[in-house]
Amino acid sequence: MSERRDIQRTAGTSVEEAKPRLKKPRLFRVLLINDDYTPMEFVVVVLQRFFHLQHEHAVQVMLQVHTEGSGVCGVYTAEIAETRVREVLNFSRENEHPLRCTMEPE
Ligand code: TYC
Repeated sequence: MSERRDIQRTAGTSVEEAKPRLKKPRLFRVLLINDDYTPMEFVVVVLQRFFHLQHEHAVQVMLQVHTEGSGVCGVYTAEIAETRVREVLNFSRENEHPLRCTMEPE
């Protein structure tokens, strides 16, 4: 259906363009947090598997988390960010690693 479906066309009223109604969605950064126990190679696998990073990029992000304490895996809408965080935490628990993953507004 066209955007003009809700425009009043009664004689005597002016005809206005319909305003775009879609607001930009809020975006969230998904972060990994450093710890002393999770193996580096496991973190690289997480970044490749859940954030689709190439191996070299995954190593860079993992090293940033390792040296600076945290690092950004990706930026997503709320629902997708929540899903990524849940997937990472489940996968880490399944493998008995204490890896932490969280999200924050952009
Ligand atoms: N610091 C961990 C180690 O030395 C590696 C690591 C990197 C852990 C990133 C968590 O989010 C993390 N094995």
